[in-house]
Amino acid sequence: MNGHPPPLALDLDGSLRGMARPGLMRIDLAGWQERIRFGCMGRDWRAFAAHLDALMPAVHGPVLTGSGDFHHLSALLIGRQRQHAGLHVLVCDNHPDNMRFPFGIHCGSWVAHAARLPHVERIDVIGICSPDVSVAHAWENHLRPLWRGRLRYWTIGAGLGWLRALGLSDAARHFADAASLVDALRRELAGGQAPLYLSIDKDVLSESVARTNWDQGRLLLADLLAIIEAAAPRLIGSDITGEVSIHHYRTRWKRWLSALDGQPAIDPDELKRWQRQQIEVNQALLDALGTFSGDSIFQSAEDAKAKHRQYGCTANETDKVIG
Ligand SMILES: [Mn+2]
Repeated sequence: MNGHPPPLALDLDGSLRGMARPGLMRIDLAGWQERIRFGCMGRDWRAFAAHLDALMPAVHGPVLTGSGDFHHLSALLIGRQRQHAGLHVLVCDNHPDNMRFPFGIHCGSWVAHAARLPHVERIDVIGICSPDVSVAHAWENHLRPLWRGRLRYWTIGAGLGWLRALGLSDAARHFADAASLVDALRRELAGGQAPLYLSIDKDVLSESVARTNWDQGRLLLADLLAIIEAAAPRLIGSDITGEVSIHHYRTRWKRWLSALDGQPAIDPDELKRWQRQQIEVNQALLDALGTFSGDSIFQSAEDAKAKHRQYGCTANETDKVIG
């Protein structure tokens, strides 16, 4: 592991079970999938947060969270970085993940929650191509973090005239293609000082790189690797989401919620192939992320496992270490 903390898989949906990597730690959270997937009420969220807090190792590398239906876990992971005041969060995502959700928190609203954390100074969402930021959906976006200068959208292809009309021109940067976006981001990161947290939703990638069951963006793997390289000197933590998995909700309210979102069904024959492709992308991202130094470094994978036990994992949960 070259002295870098090993990655940690939060396994809610089984999508990462085919992934092997030396030192990879895994916490089995399958029992929470029904309650947490896609979105949940505040009560379930708080219970899950407390459960996860007790199991998380104090030190770990990049966190893999499974399907993009769990991107709201990033709000918890960023919440755990309290010691980094003035934290700047980079989210690579095809969607703003800053939409209104009246019931609690969900994978499309978590950015608004993260923007309220006192130690988070700014969030930049990079690579948005989704119509979520079009004028038809403008009213669904949380405007407060945009107003407060806490949140900025970096879009490709879509003009955001409605933001200008609201006097929010500074809240978005618009680019004709992925290459010019990445160039601008690299220049901006080179001039910054703040600690950085990077959250990657692989739906930001073109379908030619890896398939998700969402609408996807236009970045190539090389673009993400260039962003990681530019962020690396200041990176204090990261997570990766956007795997594909199938879950049939047991409760009517979750079936109703996910139907509202209109996600297309995944062909079970394609699922395995898509998951393998996703895991290859994960390996490339982890290789790149592995070159950054977190603020606490393990000497070895064995050391990591010992720490993992020490920080409250049950034997059952620690023993499920892949790789
Ligand atoms: Mn997302």
